[in-house]
Parts: sequence; structure tokens; C-alpha cells
Amino acid sequence: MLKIYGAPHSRTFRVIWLANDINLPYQHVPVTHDVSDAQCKQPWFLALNPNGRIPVIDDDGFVIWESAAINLYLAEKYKGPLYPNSLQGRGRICNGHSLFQIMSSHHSSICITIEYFIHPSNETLSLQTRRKKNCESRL
Ligand SMILES: N[C@@H](CCC(=O)N[C@@H](CS)C(=O)NCC(=O)O)C(=O)O
Repeated sequence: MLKIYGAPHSRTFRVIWLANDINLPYQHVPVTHDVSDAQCKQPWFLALNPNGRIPVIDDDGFVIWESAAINLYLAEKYKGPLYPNSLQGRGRICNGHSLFQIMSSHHSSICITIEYFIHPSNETLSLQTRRKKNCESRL
């Protein structure tokens, strides 16, 4: 089963949110960061990500880190409605993920990202807010 390593209140939320959005079964492995003796700096975690940062996933033995790379990988592998078939659509997704990298993981950034890049046409902001709350309530 897919394992997602990290703390929900961090960029790990991006991956957790995607997994929930496409109904992907996963095991969340909590990893502390930004505290003394953070688990993300311990040898067992550095063996997964030598960069010592969260999130990381282990997808049946395939380990990858960097939230945007993880999400692009998962979206393409599980071929949900989030991954477009056209070159232009994929260009848009890369555009969104480049922006994603410079934004924090807080609420408004997530809503903006959902609104403009993931579900651009027919969802209102309040519906997007409910989607995010639904995702958070499962953590
Ligand atoms: N570009 C990376 C950034 C990863 C990152 O900086 N994660 C933070 C948590 S949001 C972290 O692990 N901080 C611990 C540290 O830097 O020591 C990504 O998007 O995955």
C-alpha cells in the first residue's frame, strides 16, 4: 500500500489531499519536522530522503520526495480526472505545480490552486472549502 510520510500541517498535506481527492488508499506515517530531534533528520528517514524533508512517499517500494513530483507521479499513475490527456493540459498542470512550489500550504493557497489548476471550471470557492475540510477531517 502507498505510504505517505510527513506531518499533515506541512507540504505533506498536498499529497494527502490528492490521495483523498482521487480516493487512493494509503497509510499515513507521521514524521515530525521543525522541532528539536525532528524525525525527518533521523537516519531511518534520511535513508528515504537524504534531503531530510517531508513529504516522502513509498509506493510499493518506489520512494520519491518533493511534493510536486509526488503529486504528478500519483496523478499520472492512478489516471484520475486530475491528470489531463492533452499536452496543453499537462503544460497547465506543470504551470500549477511550479506555482505550487513557491506557495505555502495554507488554506487560501490551496483554494487558489484548486480553483485555477485542478478544478478550474465549475466549483465554487465554498465547495472547494468543503472539499478541503472533508480531507482534513479524515486525518
Ligand atoms: N520543495 C519541497 C519542500 C519540502 C519542505 O521544505 N518541507 C518542510 C515541511 S513543509 C520540511 O521538511 N521542513 C523540515 C526542515 O527543513 O528541516 C517539497 O515541496 O516537498
